[in-house]
Amino acid sequence: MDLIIGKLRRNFGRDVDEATSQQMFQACALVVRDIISERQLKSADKERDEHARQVHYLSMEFLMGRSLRKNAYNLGMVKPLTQAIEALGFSAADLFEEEPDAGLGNGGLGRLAACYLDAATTLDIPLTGYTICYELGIFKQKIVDGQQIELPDNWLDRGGAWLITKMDETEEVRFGGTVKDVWYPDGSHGIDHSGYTTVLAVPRDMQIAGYKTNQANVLRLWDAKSPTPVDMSLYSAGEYLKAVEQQANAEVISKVLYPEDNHREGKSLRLKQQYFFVSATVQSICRKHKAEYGTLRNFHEKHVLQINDTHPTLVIPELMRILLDQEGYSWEDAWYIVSRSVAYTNHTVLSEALERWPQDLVESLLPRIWQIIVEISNRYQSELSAYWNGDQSKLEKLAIIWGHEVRMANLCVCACSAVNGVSALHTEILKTDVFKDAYQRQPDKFHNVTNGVDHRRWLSEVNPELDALIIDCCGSDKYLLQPDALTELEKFADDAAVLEKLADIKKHNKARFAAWVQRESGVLLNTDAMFDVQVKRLHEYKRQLLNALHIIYLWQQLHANPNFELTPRVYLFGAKAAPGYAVAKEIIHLLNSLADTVNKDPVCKDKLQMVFLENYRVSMAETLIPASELSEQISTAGKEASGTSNMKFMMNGALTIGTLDGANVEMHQRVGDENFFLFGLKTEEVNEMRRRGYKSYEYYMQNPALKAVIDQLTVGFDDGVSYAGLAKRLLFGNGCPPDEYFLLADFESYRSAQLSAGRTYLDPKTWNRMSLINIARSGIFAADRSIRDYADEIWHVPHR
Ligand code: B1N
Repeated sequence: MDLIIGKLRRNFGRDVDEATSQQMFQACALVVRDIISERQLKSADKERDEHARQVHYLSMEFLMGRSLRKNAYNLGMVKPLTQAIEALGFSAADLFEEEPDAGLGNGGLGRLAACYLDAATTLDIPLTGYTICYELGIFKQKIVDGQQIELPDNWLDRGGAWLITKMDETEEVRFGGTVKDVWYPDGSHGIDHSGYTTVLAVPRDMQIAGYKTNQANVLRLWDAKSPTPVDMSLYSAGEYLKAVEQQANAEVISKVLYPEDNHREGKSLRLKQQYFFVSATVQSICRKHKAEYGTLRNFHEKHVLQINDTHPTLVIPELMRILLDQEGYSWEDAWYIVSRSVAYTNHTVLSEALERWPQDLVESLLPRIWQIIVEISNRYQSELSAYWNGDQSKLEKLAIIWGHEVRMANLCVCACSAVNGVSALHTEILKTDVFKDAYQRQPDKFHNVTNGVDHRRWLSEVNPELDALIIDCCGSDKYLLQPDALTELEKFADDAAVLEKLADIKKHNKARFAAWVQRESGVLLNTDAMFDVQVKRLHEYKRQLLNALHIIYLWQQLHANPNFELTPRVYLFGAKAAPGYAVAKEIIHLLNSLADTVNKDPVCKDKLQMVFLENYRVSMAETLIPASELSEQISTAGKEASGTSNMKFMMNGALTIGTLDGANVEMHQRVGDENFFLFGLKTEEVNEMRRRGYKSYEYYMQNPALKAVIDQLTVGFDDGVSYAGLAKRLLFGNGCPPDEYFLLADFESYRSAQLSAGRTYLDPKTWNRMSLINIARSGIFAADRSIRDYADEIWHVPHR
């Protein structure tokens, strides 16, 4: 408490009675930050003394969310912190709500990186995260007249309390210019790079605490700064704009997170962002390594660089550059080191997300890096040509440079010692399809590491009552460090008292979430109805539209027949659309039009409610997921690499209605048909239908109920807006195959799974038993398990 008071006085010149809750939040954050900092210094000293092998996790995104309660949790000080806050006259719950989400990510990929920081630290693995210190995180979503509006997310003014700026560890990153070969009198060769622009990379470190360990790690966020202050000569000449231009050009690099999920962004600023953070990271690692060992010859023994999707691929040529140009190593020696230091995780098979950069852009922005990529590419081609006896079709598919483009995934597969997918099914697709030929040549390179989530955050912290029940049933809190211990819960699958307790907890969480929604938006949720939830980025492959079609069907049936069998439901949606993704935005509009219509309709009263939750984000998920009963994981089979919210719902006792896609396959395998509402085509069946020429129109013509639903899109709803465009897309396509994601083909199967979920819900004993079994078998989806897999199979580092 004295520490908090001290921070208030010294940082804000305020006594407690004058402090705003924002200042109070920041004071608490600073106190907690100090504690982690002390530990982090000790961890770093220890690692230096022991010359420990280090993991470096490079990712364009870390979707951290809030940190105050989480850090307090890991430090075992939620209780004392809460008491101190309350004793100072503030509400702890309100104060935690003061913290802005650090929204430095789009969705699953960024949130996964955040969960892995926690797990690696908890498992005593020296791991550092690297990303960009975006001034603006993922945009804030407003819904105005049913449509998405984007607002800037300025998180740093308060969220910046977690960051420690390390000016003395600033790195210089060079863009543009020209490179020339130079030969020295002794016959050696060097590179002269001139005419480049320098951008400074200033580290802003976030300290990461582990759970029940003294280990602390760092997430390093690179901030872009101009090396030249405002040019005063231009300024005096009245050229105000020119004077600030150079500075602005440098600093724009870390201005904003690109809000595209599962989609490549071909803008030159995005490439600048990638090289900026990658170059700063590699330089910083090399600098420390040399200080410790005096040479980079043993670099690969001491470091592994994990590339989170292809976005940080430029680490490969950047590390080559340093070894070749600065250390003077031969190509072979440099390649030996680099190829043993890098590992790549693929997160998507969607072709529109696979990164390809135009040669011209790479060449002009990064002339030396381009030369190195060309050399890597040429050598790879010769190797492949020898292996495949010059088979052109193989060479084309595996090429790093092709059609004046650099293919980042192929560069990763070529250079990395390990390549992994993020679920069993996804890895299988990588092996048999996306990287088929590379797999055939080097099968041992390929691994699967099924994703996992931080179960301490996503179960214990956000669902304290469930945490208490588990501890009570299992006799200890063992599951917190050994998530597999959750299986002990299964002994209570037929214990009526435990099942009732489970139901009570869900009821409380529903009430808590409903109260939050009412406070935030004034909407009143029917807490007696089943909470059926689909929250994730809006993308056609995730099929929010399939869910909407089914709701339209229910609504039409209620009109046709007031006695239509329907278990009361609240359908909850949350989704951000990429600002340039028109179809996704149209689907959001549809969801809102439909919700308005349904909610006003007297025939739906107490039976059918539908709410679009504005600005879905990590902190919302934290209260929503514990309150959820049915988890919608309904992507077209073969498209969702893994999914991670599916795991969070499962841990919180929601049942899944889902396809055999991504990690759903493994969830279904664990709990069996009887504890999962499975539906839909399998990956192979989808591929087969596509090969044969899928005709969605036939489903429309042969199923009158489905036809009525699609026709309703064209007619529209109460607001008079027609969604004929979406209907046409489903039936005829529009520059794309009709119904590219097989909604019509899966509609009947989805409908019957929905019916089955509704009927099961009416039998609470069965439902609660299923729920308990899902929780008990969810341990395998803890990030601790994933990180152990990485540590054992890919990183080769010890762990607890
Ligand atoms: O990564 C998650 C998976 O659970 C999801 O299934 C997968 O869709 C997601 C480009 C991505 N894959 N690719 C991206 C994000 C941003 C971007 O600019 C691609 N996100 C995923 C974790 O493995």
